[in-house]
Amino acid sequence: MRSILFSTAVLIGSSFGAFAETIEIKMLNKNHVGDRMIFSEELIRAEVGDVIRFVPTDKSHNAQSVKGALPEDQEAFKGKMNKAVEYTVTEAGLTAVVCLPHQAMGMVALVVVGNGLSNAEQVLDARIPGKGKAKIEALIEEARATAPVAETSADQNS
Ligand SMILES: [Cu+2]
Repeated sequence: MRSILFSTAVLIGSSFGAFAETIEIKMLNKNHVGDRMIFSEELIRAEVGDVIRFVPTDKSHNAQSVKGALPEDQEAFKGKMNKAVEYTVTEAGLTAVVCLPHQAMGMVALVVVGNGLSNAEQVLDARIPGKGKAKIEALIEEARATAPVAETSADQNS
């Protein structure tokens, strides 16, 4: 009981102290609307300093970055099958994430950091097979279309 209270206090303390967060993405055989072999979120908005963690909720998945489909200087990552993997976001831009066995079926996700779309062309040129490529294209379009309005004085006044 004491440890639960303690960890709650730490969580509350850290949420006030630092803005970085851990974003947890599930690797699923089926999501709540019945899509198969899928990440629980496909368009993942994050900020520099956040940790993105992929968890093996269902078996037979992994998560990894794709050569050329991440911001320059962002470290690549490759999770093992059936294992959680996490990485710390250090650069603004787009990162494509795929599940190696299911990428051709469309098990991919796009991490959008700081709303940076400057490396979209490189991500589109990266080798991602089948439906994975089509979904990455759609996610980039979605990221463009749903880009949050830049923080302006208008935001702060509201
Ligand atoms: Cu998979």
